[in-house]
Amino acid sequence: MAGDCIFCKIAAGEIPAKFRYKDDEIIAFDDLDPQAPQHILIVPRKHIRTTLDLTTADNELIGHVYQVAGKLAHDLGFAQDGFRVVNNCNEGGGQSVWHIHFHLLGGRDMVWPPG
Ligand code: DGP
Repeated sequence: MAGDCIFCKIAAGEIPAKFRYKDDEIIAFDDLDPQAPQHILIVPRKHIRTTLDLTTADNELIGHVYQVAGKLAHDLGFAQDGFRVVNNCNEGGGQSVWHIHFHLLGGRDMVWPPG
C-alpha cells in the first residue's frame, strides 16, 4: 500500500466507496464523477502506478480485471447493449490517480473517436 494513494485507502476501507465487486486481487466501485449511467472503476489491490509499470508477473491480474469487467457488465444488464473498458495512462492520456485502474462505462451508446 502506498500511504498517500486514494485507491489504496479505498481498498483498505479507509475511504468509503460504493463497492460493486471485491476479491483478494481487485476491487470495483462507482466512480465519483460518472461519465456514463454506469461508471465503475476496477482497481487491482496491488499498487501499480501506471500501465507502463506492469510486468509479466501482472499478466494474470490484468486478465482477471477484464473477466470481472465482463461479469459486471453482464450482472448490471448492459453487456449485450455494449460497453467500454478504458485505461488512461499518464497525464496526456487523462490519468489523474496514480494507481492503475480501468473504467467500465455502460448504459449509453459510446462514441468514436473518444475525446
Ligand atoms: P483517471 O482520470 O483515469 O485517473 O480516473 C480517476 C477517476 O477516479 C476519476 O474518474 C474520478 C475517480 N475518483 C477520484 N477520486 C475518487 C474517490 O475518492 N472515490 C471514487 N469513487 N472515485 C474517485
